[in-house]
Amino acid sequence: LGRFDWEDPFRLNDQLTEEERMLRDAARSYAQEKLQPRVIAAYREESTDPAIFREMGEMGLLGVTIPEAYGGLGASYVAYGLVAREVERVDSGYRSMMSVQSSLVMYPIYAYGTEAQRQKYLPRLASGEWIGCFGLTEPDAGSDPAGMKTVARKTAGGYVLNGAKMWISNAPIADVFVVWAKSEAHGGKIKGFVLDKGTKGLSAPKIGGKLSLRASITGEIVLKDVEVGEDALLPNVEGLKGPFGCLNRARYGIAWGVMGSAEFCLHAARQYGLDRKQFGKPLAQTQLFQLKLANMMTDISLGLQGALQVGRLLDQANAAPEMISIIKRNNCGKALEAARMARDMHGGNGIQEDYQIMRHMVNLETVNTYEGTHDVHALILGRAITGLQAFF
Ligand code: TGC
Ligand code: FAD
Repeated sequence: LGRFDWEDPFRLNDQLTEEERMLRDAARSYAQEKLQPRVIAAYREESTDPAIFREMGEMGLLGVTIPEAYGGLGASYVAYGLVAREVERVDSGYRSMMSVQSSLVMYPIYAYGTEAQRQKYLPRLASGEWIGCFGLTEPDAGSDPAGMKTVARKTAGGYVLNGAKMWISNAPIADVFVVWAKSEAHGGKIKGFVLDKGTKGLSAPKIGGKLSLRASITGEIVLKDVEVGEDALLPNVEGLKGPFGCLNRARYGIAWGVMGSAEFCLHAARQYGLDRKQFGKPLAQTQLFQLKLANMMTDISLGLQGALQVGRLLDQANAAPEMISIIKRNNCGKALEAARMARDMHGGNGIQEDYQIMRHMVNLETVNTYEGTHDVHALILGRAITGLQAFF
């Protein structure tokens, strides 16, 4: 019979390559030594430190799967997932900053861009010198991005863009904007454009007052007669499969990331239960407390195992989007449940910032909503099961 380790029930560690373990450990050291000490104040003050991008770049945490020739690490999707898990163990907002840059900005430039676009943008995004953002959602088009109103009109030398994007991570501090618009020259099909900060008519006001994901800045993107050259167009994809190709990767990373957040909550709740006595014994010695810990550990171990399998399939270019919907939906929902449970198990202390549980809990409300809500992923899966689409 084998040994059992509650911190690694299915021995995930043994299923990783040496390279993946090394990158995980490097990401863990960076996250614990550099991100953890600043997150409580950053969250309270709703402030995002742009230096984090350069630090992550130095550590090789931006564009983990992008080839080395463009400044990436050329590592596996499993390695990327492990990085997301370590960063989100500290805060979902920091993971958001990393995953937008990697999956939603570097990936489309790499996969859909010209060689000139790759050379211009990828090395500086990989180093964190430039910060990127991804504009798909609009005020009237969230779950239904096909309903977007942003348009690109053809001119002699390029395009003019008009429209507005909403809820865009990193936008107010971004140097590079990947924006999706309906292009009149392409029969109204959705095309991607890469815009540079400072282009006339492009602005990105901050959305303040968020009660979730406060360490990650969010903004609008306003496009008023923004003129760009032909070189701003991402030529190699059209239609919704452009942004969805990026979202597949980001959603996959989220499925790992939220397990890091849930693990933080499990570890904290266990320690709190061992330390705190009520009715003459540790809380951890009560049946209800142990039931909650057992549920959390079970959900995390199954969630990680699912993410690992999808990661291995992604590395073989053999993962289906529905697999990603399963793990994004399940892992976000379970992480949110675990965080709510851990908040309860901490009693009054559970609402205090120093215990960090409530921050994870309210962050996960966003993570459960963005990149396809919990229910939208259920509908994607329902369509796969029945062959009937129920969106409209
Ligand atoms: P549908 O008819 O299903 O598909 C339209 C076209 O897209 C293709 N496609 C995909 N391609 C690749 N991967 C996928 N996952 C794909 N899903 C669909 C599909 O094959 C088709 O191609 P073609 O060539 O036949 O035209 O489109 P629909 O309009 O019915 O879609 C419905 C639905 C609900 C599935 C979809 O719109 C959806 O997923 N909505 C959720 C929107 C969403 O996830 N938004 C995310 C915004 S970005 C964000 O939140 C970043 S937060 C990041 C952070 O801070 O960390
Ligand atoms: P809606 O689509 O209006 O949904 C509201 C509710 O209705 C949800 O419960 C949903 O599940 C439900 N619903 C919708 N359609 C159906 C249906 N057919 N049947 C049943 N129920 C339905 N977007 C970007 O493009 N880039 C970013 O970087 C980005 N970052 C974000 C950062 C933050 C902090 C947040 C909060 C959001 C971010 N988003 C980003 C936007 C995010 O992807 C959207 O909020 C999300 O897709 C949901 O869209 P919505 O907010 O318009 O909600």
